[in-house]
This record gives sequence, C-alpha cells and structure tokens, in this order.
Amino acid sequence: LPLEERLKRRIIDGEKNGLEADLDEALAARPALEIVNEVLLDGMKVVGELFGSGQMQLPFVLQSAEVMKTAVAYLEPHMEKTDEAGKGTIVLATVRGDVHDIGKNLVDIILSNNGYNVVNLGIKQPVSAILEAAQEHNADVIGMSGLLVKSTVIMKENLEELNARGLAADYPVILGGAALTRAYVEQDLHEIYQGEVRYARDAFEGLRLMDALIG
Ligand code: B1M
Repeated sequence: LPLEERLKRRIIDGEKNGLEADLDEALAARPALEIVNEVLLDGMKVVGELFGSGQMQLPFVLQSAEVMKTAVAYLEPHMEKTDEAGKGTIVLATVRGDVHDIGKNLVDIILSNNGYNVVNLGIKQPVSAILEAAQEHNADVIGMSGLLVKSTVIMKENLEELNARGLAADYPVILGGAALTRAYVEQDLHEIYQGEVRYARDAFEGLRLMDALIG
C-alpha cells in the first residue's frame, strides 16, 4: 500500500507495529499537523463509520484510539510552535460522563503551540471541577468537549450553572465535539447563556476563537 493508505490502515486496524517508521517516512514529506489532519483523522472517521454501522466492536475502536494517540504523541514534537507565550489561559475539559479525549487533546496541542496556557482537566469532568479550575487558574476562557449526544445536554446544563452562579460574564465558552452542531451552539445555547458561547468545528477554529475572544 502507498504510505498514506498504510497509515490510515494502521489506525483502522489498530496496528502499532511499524507505526513509527511510517510516521518518519511521512514526516520527511509533509508537516506533522498535516499528517494528523489529512491522513490519521481520515482513519478515525472510517473507524467511526464502521462502529456506527455495527461492523466494528468497541474493543477494536479502543485499539484504534490507542494507535491514534500514539501517533499524535510521536508527531507532537515535530509540530510548529510560536515563540509567543502567555497569550491567555483556557481551562479545557471533556464533560461529565464522556470519555472521548482525542479531539480535546488535539485542541490542547494546537492552543499550547500557539502561545496559550492550557489547563487540561481530562475526561468526565463535572461542572464544579471546571469552575474550580477556572477560578484557580484565572482562566480567560472555558473550553468544553463532548462527543456523545448526551454531552450536548450536559453542556447546556453547565452553561445554566454558570448563569446561576453569576459567572457567565467572566467566562466566554468554546464548545466542540462531533455531536454538536453550529446551530445548536450559536442559536439555542447562545439564547440561554448570559456570556459568550461559540462553536469550534475543529482545533483550528478553536484557535481562531481564542485569538478573537482574548486578542
Ligand atoms: Co465512542 N462514540 N463511544 N469511543 N467514538 C462516538 C462518539 C460515536 C459517534 C460512534 C458511532 O456510533 N458512530 C458514538 C456516539 C453516539 C451518540 O452519542 N449519538 C460513540 C459511542 C456510542 C460510544 C460508547 C457509548 C460506546 C459504548 O460503550 N457502547 C462509549 C462512550 C463512553 C463514554 O463516553 N461514557 C464510547 C467509547 C469510545 C472509546 C473509548 C472506544 C473511544 C474513545 C477513546 C478516547 O477518546 N480516548 C471511542 C471513539 C474513538 C469514538 C469515535 C470512533 C472516534 C472519536 C475520535 O476520537 N475522533 C467516535 C466516532 C465519531 O466521532 N464520529 C465515537 C477523532 C477526534 C479528533 O475528533 O473528538 O470529534 P473529535 O474532535 C474534533 C472536533 O470535534 C473538534 O476538534 C477535533 C478535530 O480538530 N473538537 C473541538 C472536539 N472537541 C473540541 C473542543 C473545542 C474545540 C474543538 O474547544 C473546547
């Protein structure tokens, strides 16, 4: 198979053997981020389709996710970084009940590499933990990720909690994850949240939003 197909297959098949050699070969030809965005994420997309249609069982999805994480970790030192630092702080978390973190961690990498201080709380974070961290770290923005349909409801509840605590004006919120739609965030949630709430389709839109909200 050609290199890109091989890399995609490694994600789909959850096959780590030979991964690093293939990544080295890819790195010789193109930037690390492009490999993630244009090759590896394609593989994860296929995994999602196979899982969604019942052709792939959960343990295999987990293996694919592991290979994806290994690949991103291997590529990360090769990604471009700006010299800027201290542009602002974001507290980032996957919401309560949700374990998906590959997308959130990509957002962390992109923002960190572009001068933001990222406080990454991890997965399954209740709103209380998110707010505590936001106050402790004097966050400029709160970022929430979630991939389950259930998580879109939890994000709404979290925004209501920020309203109730009178914190909405202090914290613009960026939301991302596959189950969200732009309309849900920018219309429905925009209507209920008393602060700024924005939708990021991907990590780069997350970065643009940070620049717009803080800059
Ligand atoms: Co899960 N899973 N999963 N899963 N899984 C989905 C989300 C699903 C759509 C698959 C499917 O059915 N086709 C489906 C959800 C259905 C629904 O809610 N309607 C699903 C399900 C059902 C489940 C379980 C319930 C399965 C089960 O147990 N029966 C279970 C849930 C457990 C839980 O959370 N409580 C489960 C478990 C898992 C694994 C553990 C096996 C594994 C996760 C491993 C991990 O993350 N460490 C997994 C995986 C890998 C997936 C799919 C296949 C791939 C997700 C992924 O990593 N994509 C996924 C299919 C899909 O998404 N279509 C699926 C790559 C990643 C880079 O994309 O996270 O979307 P994503 O991030 C993007 C953007 O969304 C955006 O930027 C990123 C790209 O630049 N973004 C942000 C994300 N967060 C952002 C935050 C921002 C800004 C941008 O600012 C704050």
